[in-house]
Amino acid sequence: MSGERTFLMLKPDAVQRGLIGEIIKRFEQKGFKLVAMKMTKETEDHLKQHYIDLAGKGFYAGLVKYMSSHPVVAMVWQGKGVVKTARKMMGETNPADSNPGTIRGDFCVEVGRNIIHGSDSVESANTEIKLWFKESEICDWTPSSEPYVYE
Ligand code: D4T
Repeated sequence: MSGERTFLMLKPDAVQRGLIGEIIKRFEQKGFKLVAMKMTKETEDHLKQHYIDLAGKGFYAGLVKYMSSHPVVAMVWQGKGVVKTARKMMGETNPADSNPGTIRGDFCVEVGRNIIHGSDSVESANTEIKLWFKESEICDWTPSSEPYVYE
């Protein structure tokens, strides 16, 4: 099976609204493999680093403050094409543009409360996974369902 991995984060709004299980369920049911997960409240510096590419945007400071003021659920998921497929499952950055059936299309309304983050490329996934997890926190395991997900 593929070793491709992505970094997904359930944002404070997902945690506060009791959507953790509902969102994780979708990735499990799809057939992707959870290899790391933790609930954590990180520092402003950590979130500044995570969102470094957005440093020039007007919403950057508020975003960093919000994301570092509450717990989030950080995860690593693995599977064939997981980076691109997870982004499809999430929907568009603006929930108003997200189709019903996607996570943002089903569960949220505003861009600043769009409940989930997912890496946008394999390269950024690798960078984000390194930022959020130590190698020892990532679990290499083989689900017994694997031959029924991959031929
Ligand atoms: P993330 O990174 O959270 O998965 O979002 P996207 O990859 O879909 O979109 P992004 O990097 O452009 O935005 C990051 C993050 O900032 C919030 N945001 C975004 C905001 O508060 N106001 C805005 O106008 C935009 C564009 C939401 C997601």
